[in-house]
Amino acid sequence: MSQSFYALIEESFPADRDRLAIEVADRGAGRSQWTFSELSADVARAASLLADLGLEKGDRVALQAEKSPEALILYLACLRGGYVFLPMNTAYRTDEVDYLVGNAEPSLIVCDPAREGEMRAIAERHGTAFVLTLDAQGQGSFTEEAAAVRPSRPVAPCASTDLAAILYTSGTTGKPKGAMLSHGNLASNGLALREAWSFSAEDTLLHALPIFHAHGLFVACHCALLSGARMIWLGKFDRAEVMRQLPRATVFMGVPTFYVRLLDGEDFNAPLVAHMRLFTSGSAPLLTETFDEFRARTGMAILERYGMTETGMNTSNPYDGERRAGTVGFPLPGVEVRVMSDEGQELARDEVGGLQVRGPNVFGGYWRMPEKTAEEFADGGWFKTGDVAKIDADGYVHLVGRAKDLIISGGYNVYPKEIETLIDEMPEVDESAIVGVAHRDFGEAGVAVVVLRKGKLLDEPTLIARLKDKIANYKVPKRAYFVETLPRNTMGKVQKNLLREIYRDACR
Ligand code: MLC
Ligand code: AMP
Repeated sequence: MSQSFYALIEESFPADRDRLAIEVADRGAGRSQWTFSELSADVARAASLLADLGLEKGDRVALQAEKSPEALILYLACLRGGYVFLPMNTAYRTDEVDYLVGNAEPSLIVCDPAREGEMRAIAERHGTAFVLTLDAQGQGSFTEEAAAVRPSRPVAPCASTDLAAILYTSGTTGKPKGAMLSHGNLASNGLALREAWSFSAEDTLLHALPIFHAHGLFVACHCALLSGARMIWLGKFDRAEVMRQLPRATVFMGVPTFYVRLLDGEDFNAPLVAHMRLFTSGSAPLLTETFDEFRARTGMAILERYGMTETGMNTSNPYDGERRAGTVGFPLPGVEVRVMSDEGQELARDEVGGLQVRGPNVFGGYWRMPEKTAEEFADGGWFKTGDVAKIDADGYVHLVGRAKDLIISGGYNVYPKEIETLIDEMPEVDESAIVGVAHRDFGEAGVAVVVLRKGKLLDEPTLIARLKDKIANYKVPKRAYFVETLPRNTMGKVQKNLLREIYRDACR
């Protein structure tokens, strides 16, 4: 029997398919509403377009475009046709896209019309046969060509292990790695969340997250699609627009920065959200002070959950039951977690160690990187998350740190190694270190500490401008400091803890 995740999604649509599936709240022009039956028809057409282009099962389809329902339709068309979806952050610059395309070798790239020339050059370099366009209003050659197709193909049969998506996550040591997610991974996690968070067709999800990462694409969309709920879409998080739309919603999902920004104004208050059923937070630690202030202001407790690109969601605070600040709750149904010592022994309650997870949600490995995959798994199929945690006496999981050198800024991951490499390549620079410090808006942000070569000059604006040219803007350090030497331990390793301490107030 086929285990296509798309078939499961369509089976979950409401009996009355004339109900609204998606409404775009902030679209200047173009179409702004889709019923479930229209969504289904558009997905079928888009899947037929991909098949007509000659794409075969397992072929990759890359997307770098602004958020739009048409972009979601492309994702769903990939699921429907058995193609593998590869979303790219819209902030990625040429070099970043070039690497991903070179690694994943997609057959088709769908991109913003403004970047078509650049994409065609990248496509040519890596043997990608087709480039189509899609803009923020949903216009472009992808939409035009799909509209002209007569959908004729059934949902492609898929095994649960068949690949559905590749999401790239950067490595602590090197280049981004493509996490291979199967139809079974996505289905199991979507169903677990629908259950855990009591989603139903009566819900309206206010969707303000980007859709090129697991949170906005999988967590948010799958919960809604698998329960026949309605989604109100915003192209991006905009406080005023979220405030306008909240009265029409029942559920809201965000990274902690969304909540910090919502709370930054007295108009976010109990009457505004009295009708809301659920607020969830994830992708980065929710500060206890944010949780507390939200509760004081609204009488509601934000539900914090924990996940990763490689695993989808692992744990969640309870829907019914006590949501504890500073914890990420309990393992989701079907997911196992354990805390391990450096020596590979499972630790007891309240002991701090490396967090490992196992379950149908855990990815199959990194695309074309069997060695990296092997490094990240322990015997028995346990995935090493790189997060440092403890499980308390009541079973709540607490994330207390990270073994990986990673900064999470406004919910986006920034790998210091990638930025240090770019800074070190500058002719004036001897060496550098990037550390994460507290940031009032983004939770955490990168600061560069740089040692210049003898007799060379470089200033902060120049360094930052050069980085902005090369990498996505959210990765660029917010400040740069120039020093004589970097502090090192006896093993010669840079003492980032010390630097974090020295620059702790740099972004407050
Ligand atoms: C924007 N900027 C950031 C930033 N976002 N800097 C650091 N960290 C960020 N996250 C900077 C830009 O570089 C720019 O700087 C300036 O802020 C304004 O840019 P903007 O694009 O106008 O910002 P804004 O729209 O306000 O975006 C902020 C944000 C956005 C919080 C709305 O970052 C966001 O939507 N984050 C959500 C991330 C997310 O969905 N993560 C899920 C990952 S999945 P300058 O200097 O160029 O002007 C995952 C798994 C899981 O982690 O568990 O969920
Ligand atoms: P990503 O690779 O973008 O999927 O990021 C995954 C990482 O985000 C995890 O390994 C955690 O370090 C972090 N993360 C996700 N959710 C939370 C949370 N609720 N609290 C703290 N960290 C989180």
